[in-house]
Amino acid sequence: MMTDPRMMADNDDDPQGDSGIITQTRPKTQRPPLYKVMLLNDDYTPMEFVVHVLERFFGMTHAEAFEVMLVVHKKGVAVVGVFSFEVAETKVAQVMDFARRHQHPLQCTMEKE
Ligand code: TYC
Repeated sequence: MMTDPRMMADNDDDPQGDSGIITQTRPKTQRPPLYKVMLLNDDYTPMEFVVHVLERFFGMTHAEAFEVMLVVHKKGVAVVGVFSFEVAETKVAQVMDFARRHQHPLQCTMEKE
């Protein structure tokens, strides 16, 4: 005998399906939001500096970093990684601080995915 209303979708105790009970619910687990970290183009930061930033803070190989740097240079902006809020915030701060210390105007921002 069926008594648990949560099982209605799986049996014939409610053949009309009109008992008014919601049988499908959202899973309770939620993934944390993700944040895109982006690099912006400018006219002054040397290409090799940007390549170095991508290698140092985003774990890219020299070839990957060069490719991504060229995308930013040509298109104006590129996503360089997707992270949790805390990690994204740390990456942005590290890049901005590193650029400032080297007196380059390189800009790094983050945006909710
Ligand atoms: N446009 C810069 C130059 O010609 C290179 C550059 C690339 C700067 C990417 C910033 O995020 C950047 N020297």
